[in-house]
Amino acid sequence: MFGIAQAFGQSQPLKLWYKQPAQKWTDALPIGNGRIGGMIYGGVTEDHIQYNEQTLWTGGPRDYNRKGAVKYLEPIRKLLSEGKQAEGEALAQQHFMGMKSSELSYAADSAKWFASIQAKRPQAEDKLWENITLPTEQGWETTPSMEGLDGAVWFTTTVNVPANWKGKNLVVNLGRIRDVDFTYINGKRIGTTNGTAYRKYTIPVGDLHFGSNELSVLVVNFYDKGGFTSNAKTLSIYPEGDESAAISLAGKWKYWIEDDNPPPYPRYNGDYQPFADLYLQFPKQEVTNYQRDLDLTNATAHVSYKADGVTYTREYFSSAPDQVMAVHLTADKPGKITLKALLSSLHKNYVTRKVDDHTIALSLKVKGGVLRGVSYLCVQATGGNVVVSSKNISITEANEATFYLTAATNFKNYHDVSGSPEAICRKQIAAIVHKSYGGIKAAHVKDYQKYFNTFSVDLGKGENADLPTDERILKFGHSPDPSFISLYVQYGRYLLISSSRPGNGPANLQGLWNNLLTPPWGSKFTTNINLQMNYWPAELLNLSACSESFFSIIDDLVKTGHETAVEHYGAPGWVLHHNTDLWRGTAPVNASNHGIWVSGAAWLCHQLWEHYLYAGDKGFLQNRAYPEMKGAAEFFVHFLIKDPKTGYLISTPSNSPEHGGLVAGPTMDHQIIRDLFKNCIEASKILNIDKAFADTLKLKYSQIAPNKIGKYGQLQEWLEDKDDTTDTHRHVSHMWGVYPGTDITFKTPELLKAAEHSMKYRGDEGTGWSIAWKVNIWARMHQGDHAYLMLTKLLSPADVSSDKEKGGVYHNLFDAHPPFQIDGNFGGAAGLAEMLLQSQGDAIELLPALPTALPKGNIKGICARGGFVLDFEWQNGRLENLQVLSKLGNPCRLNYAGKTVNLDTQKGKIYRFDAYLKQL
Ligand code: FUC
Repeated sequence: MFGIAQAFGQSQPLKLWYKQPAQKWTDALPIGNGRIGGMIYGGVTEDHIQYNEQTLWTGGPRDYNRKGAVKYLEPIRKLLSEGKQAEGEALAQQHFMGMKSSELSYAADSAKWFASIQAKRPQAEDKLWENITLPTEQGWETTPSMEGLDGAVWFTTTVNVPANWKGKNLVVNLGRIRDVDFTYINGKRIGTTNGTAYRKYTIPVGDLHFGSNELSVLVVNFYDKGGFTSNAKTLSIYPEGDESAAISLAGKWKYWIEDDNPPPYPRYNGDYQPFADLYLQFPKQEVTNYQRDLDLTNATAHVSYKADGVTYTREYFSSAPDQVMAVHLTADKPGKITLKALLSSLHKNYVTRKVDDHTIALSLKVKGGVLRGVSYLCVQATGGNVVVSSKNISITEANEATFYLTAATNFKNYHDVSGSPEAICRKQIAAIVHKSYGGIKAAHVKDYQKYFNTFSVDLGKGENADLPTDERILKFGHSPDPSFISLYVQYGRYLLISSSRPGNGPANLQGLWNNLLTPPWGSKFTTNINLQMNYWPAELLNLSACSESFFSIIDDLVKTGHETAVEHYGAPGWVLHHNTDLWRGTAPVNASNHGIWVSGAAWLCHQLWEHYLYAGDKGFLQNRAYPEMKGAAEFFVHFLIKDPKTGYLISTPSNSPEHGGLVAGPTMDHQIIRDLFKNCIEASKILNIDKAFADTLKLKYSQIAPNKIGKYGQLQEWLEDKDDTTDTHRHVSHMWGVYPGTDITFKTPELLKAAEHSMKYRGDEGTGWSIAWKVNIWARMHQGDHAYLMLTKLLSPADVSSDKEKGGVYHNLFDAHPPFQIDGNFGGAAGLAEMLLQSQGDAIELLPALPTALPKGNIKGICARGGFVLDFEWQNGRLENLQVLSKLGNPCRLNYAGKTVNLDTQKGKIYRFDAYLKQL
């Protein structure tokens, strides 16, 4: 029967589960309340919960704009229009990029520090030396005790010179070293290099002993990856002219950290930081029946096992209503809970202390920034003993115990860091100490389910459905497992609810979860696809409220982006380039060949408009969305200029994201700007305001360079017909007009065909988010099987061998770029929905891109533009039944298999249809 709750019950429990604890971070299970996130390893003798607080970043409030940059705008444009790209990029790099932190003082500070590094070291046998395996291809940061380290480090090893090398000069190949090395053989310097060059130093025969020699390298690293960063094969020594006789120097070395406090390196943006780690240490026990899971239906994680006839359980969640993370420990016999709980942090500058007889606190300060953090860990135990020291909480023979953890920083907003984290933690702990665990959990579950229970999807159950998640991942490519796809979609929703809550900031590149002091791409907000993709599932998967945190960053960026518009472009309105952070920097960053991309604000505005289309909230449009959209449009009214060659209005200087360098008139910009203008015109009509401005936009709209078909039948990525059909670059920016935009649809069949050609040339491979984007694009082109193929790639195993990773999913179903980047999770979840329902045109299309691999299923709570919520079932690839809830009372047009139905609806009413769209 249709429409009854159990008809939509999942054909498998919505759980990620495993038979073993996490070995690495991407095995650990994420929990989060939109602000405090935890990664649970679930070890038996030592449990580890690595945690984050959303506002702990490096850096601080500052001006990100380069004063006077605007003077260089016209000269850069001119160089580009004369075809002098390299010169344009060079000029822009020098004068047009944003300001870095400590940019003006760094050179002097760094020179002083560098001069102070003593090229002296302790004797190799000294206890200070630690062991390390070299090289560290991904930087010395991968060695746990060196995480986040910048500074001066000595490395030493013994080189045994074979007898038959006697009398020969030797060459020592050290590969690439970050950033400077001073290399010594037996205490005598044989070379020094500053920069990224490969190091090959010749050791004159006279400097070597026969037999054992001491090779020492002082490595000075100013920022980011440090140490020996080439592969193991490179690190070697050989007689001059005879590389084939090389002896490997890879393997065990010793190191000693001489100085870990260089002046903070100038940075364009801040980095999202890990907060701290909670460790729970238990007595050693032999255990059986170990299980670890994450239950998506109630956002709780669990560990359970048996030892000595006792069943132990741990339950974990991060509560939004109470703003604490909870860990609840039980045993099915009394007096069995004995453990030590302690807090530590990767931040060098941290201390712990006793707060009271149930609570310890950790305080930290971020290096290279103004933020401080405080965390309280408080325990409630029944039975047994609790002893609190400044270092840990020790519990002996309790019946059960619950830990509550808070975390906060002094961040108030992007220009105010006057908060008191201590006071916040104290208040939050005080607010829960008199509550019961059951009550706190019930409030958490209720709050979470308010979001989660608005949607369900069932695609049928495959033979692997009952396997642990890690085993299921491995089998997914070989045998059908449709419920794995529904699990993945619901996991995307879980991650969004856990990382994006009204009142907090948006999900960054890793959502809320990060364990590294120098995370990939700063774990910030990249705005040339990634931040936007995070919110693709929000509207259609019935999590509209989660967009609030995304809109809140737009509210800030409108202000900072206005300053950038003025300083860099002499323009009104606001502009955003390809990255921003906690401090809401909007200036161009990194390198001029990709950092000067002007359409970030306009793309964000696309999602404001989309929210209006789904939610129909006129107040939102009038007071928030439209003024922000208008500001973005005002920028482009000023910025677009007439291309001397074609006469069209073009966007210059800009970039087709991260592809092809600094150019005039990338296709993507024009698609996005057209979309912005169109939506502003529409909004002004709805709100009955700004008619003159709308007329300006109409005129400009018609003058913007159109999409063009090139010589290979491809959609041109640039103004010129210069696409390379063998180029498989991950960004498919000119497809913006297909998805998420609507510049290219079935109403423009030639352009759609051209887009399809371009997609085929670009190929089916890519990083996580790139594949997720392709799912959505193929779905928009109504090619369900191709979209499904992309989805299967997104769900392929990321861990292919112990040390290699590829695009796909990690054991905890986090998306692998690689490394972990959460956008793929969100884009993938949206992609499945896009196969089942689309509403970007003038009708709601049912099953527009249903793949043959998903012949049956049902979905409940999927949303369409116009304010409709749909439940439907399909069998044998055909619609079975449908119900439509009209939330706004708008007219509704439905399309299915060539049939169109129009109906007028009333607000709050439900309409039912049969398999032929006949109204019931
Ligand atoms: C964009 C992408 C990269 C990565 C980074 C965070 O710059 O091109 O692949 O996703 O963002």
